[in-house]
Amino acid sequence: MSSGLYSMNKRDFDTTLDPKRVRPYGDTMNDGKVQLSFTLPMKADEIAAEAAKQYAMKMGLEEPSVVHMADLGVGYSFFVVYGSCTHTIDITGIKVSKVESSVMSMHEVDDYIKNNIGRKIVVVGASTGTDAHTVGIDAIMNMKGYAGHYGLERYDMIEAYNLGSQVPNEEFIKKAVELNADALLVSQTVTQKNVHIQNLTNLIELLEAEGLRDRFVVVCGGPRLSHELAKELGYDAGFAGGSYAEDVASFVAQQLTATI
Ligand code: B12
Repeated sequence: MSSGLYSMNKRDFDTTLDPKRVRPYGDTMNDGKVQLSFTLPMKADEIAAEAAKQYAMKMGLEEPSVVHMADLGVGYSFFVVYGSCTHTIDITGIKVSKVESSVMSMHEVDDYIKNNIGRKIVVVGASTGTDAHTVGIDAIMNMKGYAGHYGLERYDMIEAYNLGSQVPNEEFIKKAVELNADALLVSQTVTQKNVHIQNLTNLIELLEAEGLRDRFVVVCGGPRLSHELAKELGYDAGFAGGSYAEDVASFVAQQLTATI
């Protein structure tokens, strides 16, 4: 049996938490403690450490301390700085756009597809454009899955094709048509200079130009993507870091059912 203290909601006894002025929590409520890391284009010495400290103060950290400094090679230094952030956030009015589908387990998805679509669905995925990161799309598609969540290849009612990385958009579309895909899954990890936006936009433009946009459910995912951004770019849904195969499988199955 849990003790009285642990069964109590923290908010019941912490009267200092103000949802309109939330600050990070480190040791005591509202202490604002944060830890951040960054690189400076300076050699790692006392001057660089002081620069890191002063820079942290400019970012709103009180009493920052450099808890780690490392030489990153000629002319670069890496820092971990700890301090109390003075800024607050009002969480009462925050709204987020999220994928509107109910997440089912792998077996539930298989049953759902059997009962509502009545055939296997074909899903084609890739890390597209110049993006060489494969771990994200593998996590979603590979049989063995990720963090205890089986990938789409494991689903009885999904025929999953993982085309790998650095797949040009034109080739991706060609393959999707060839395989008579129901859904396209795009993974984008690198966001430098907004390359993901250009590449994701290009895919939608190509699909539209070929009159194929409505033929597929088109979904993207990656650590810096959001559902909101995905919708803006013309995708049916976007999945951020921490998503699993069942999130996207549930969405695709429900989306396909809605359009039958
Ligand atoms: C491993 C790695 C590499 C490996 C990749 C090997 C491989 N086979 O994948 C190598 C060494 C090749 C590499 C190269 C580069 N990398 Co790199 N890399 C990483 C690293 C360390 C891990 C990425 C990873 O595997 N994450 C684990 C997976 C499971 O997480 P995930 O991708 O987020 O996937 C999850 C979700 O996002 C989502 N998801 C992902 N895709 C999809 C798709 C769909 C459809 C859905 C539904 C969900 C979904 O589901 C997954 C599971 O939850 C990260 C740093 C980090 N710690 O994150 C840097 C990082 C991504 N790399 C980075 C960079 C800059 C590069 C290079 C440009 C470096 C360089 N200057 O050469 C090159 C780019 C090469 C290229 N052309 O793409 C930066 C990206 C910064 C940015 N904002 O763009 C990072 C963040 C490192 C950093 N801090 O600077 N990299």
